[in-house]
Amino acid sequence: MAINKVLIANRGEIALRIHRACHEMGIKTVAVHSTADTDAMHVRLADEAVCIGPPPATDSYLNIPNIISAAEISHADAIHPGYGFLSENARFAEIVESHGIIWIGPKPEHIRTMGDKVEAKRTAAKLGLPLVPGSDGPVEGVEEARAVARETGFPVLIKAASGGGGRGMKVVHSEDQLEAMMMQARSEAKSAFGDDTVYMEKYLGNPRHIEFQVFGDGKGEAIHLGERDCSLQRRHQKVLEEAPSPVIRSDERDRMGGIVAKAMAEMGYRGAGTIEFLYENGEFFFIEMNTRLQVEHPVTEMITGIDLVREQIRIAAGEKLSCKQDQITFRGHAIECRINAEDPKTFAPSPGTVKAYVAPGGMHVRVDSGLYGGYKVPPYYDSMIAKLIVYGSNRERCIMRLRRALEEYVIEGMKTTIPLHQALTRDPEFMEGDYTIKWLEEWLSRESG
Ligand code: MV4
Repeated sequence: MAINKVLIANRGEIALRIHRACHEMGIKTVAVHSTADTDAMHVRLADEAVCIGPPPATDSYLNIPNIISAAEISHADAIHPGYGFLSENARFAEIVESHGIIWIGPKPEHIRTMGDKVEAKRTAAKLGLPLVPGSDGPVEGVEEARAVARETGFPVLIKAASGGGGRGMKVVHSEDQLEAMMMQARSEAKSAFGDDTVYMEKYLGNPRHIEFQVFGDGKGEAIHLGERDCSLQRRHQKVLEEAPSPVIRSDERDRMGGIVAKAMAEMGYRGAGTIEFLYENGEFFFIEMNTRLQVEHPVTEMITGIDLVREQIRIAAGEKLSCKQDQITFRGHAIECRINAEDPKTFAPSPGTVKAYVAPGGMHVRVDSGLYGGYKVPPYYDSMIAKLIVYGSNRERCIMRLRRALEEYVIEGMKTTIPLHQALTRDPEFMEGDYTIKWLEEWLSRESG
């Protein structure tokens, strides 16, 4: 099952990231792109490029027949979906495999299971992961909702089974709101996801978002690569991520990592995955699993020295995991800043042409970005234009280096969130690592007020 040519079914920095891993492995690449991305860096660097449609993603990056056609005409052996777009589309994974093309991703059945948040929790519970207290499966009627709420106590959270990433959640503080909120959650879920299935959880007031990186070989071997702390979010968009978490001790990491790796081994999981937990008062509670490579994967790469995209490709080619759990060590600290083409105060999108570009460099500084001088950032897609990832031997040194790198970074021609990161990385509470999922939005309203 040798892989000689990979079609990259994505755009932006992740397409470039995948291209780089492929070329380092002697694998040729095929870029597929919309008419808005003809001048993208990864399209220029790829061995071949195929235009798959007009700018709207539904007509290009989500257009399954066009992507499969591009794979066939270019004789690609494999497809890497990156993140977003078709990366967690089980049907697409099946179509890829039914065309005799290698899917660089998890087994379609596992993508499907984890895409249904109720099924995901059921599976996680069976595998011994700790869950947030709540309904055992979907909640049908109001009577059932009342019964669950009496068990867990208020406040409770109503979540959409097809949701995830925070969309369609409702916090309910008392029994008299329960019926109205159930109806509202259901109708919002129906219109957003075409599925009105909802479930309930005890609402955790002030947790951290801690996620574990896992890898399986699909044949019963699995490892974990430690956790990332992704608590710094704004409107469910991550802003800055770090590894290790400032609050997880190594014995907690080893214990929880052992549990997640064992769970993935048991299910025969294949490829990269992320197990998301809420962490409060020293306890982990499973909420969701992502069956893709994540935006923030580089912080894990920095502290483990393992190339996660290379690992994905090896596993897809039927090879073994490149190392055993006892060969994995966690060294130092890494932080990633997501740099968006946005106003740093209002977060209004600010696409434009790059008038000047100077990326930071030096020891332990990594920039994942397709930007270059003269490049025109198209307005049709996500506003993330770069990731700055910095390593230090400990968190304090990492932050000092990050500040230095942010000072060096020049992007002219559009507003970016670099000034936000400059202020954030000088905040005393951030420096203490003293934050939860609520902290950033409160900090932002303090900063602007
Ligand atoms: C929760 C929660 C509190 N209690 N579940 C939001 C995204 C989705 N992945 C799960 N989310 C949450 N689930 C219970 N039982 C609070 C959130 C949440 C959140 C989680 C992680 C990072 C940022 C967040 C911001 C708001 C709410």
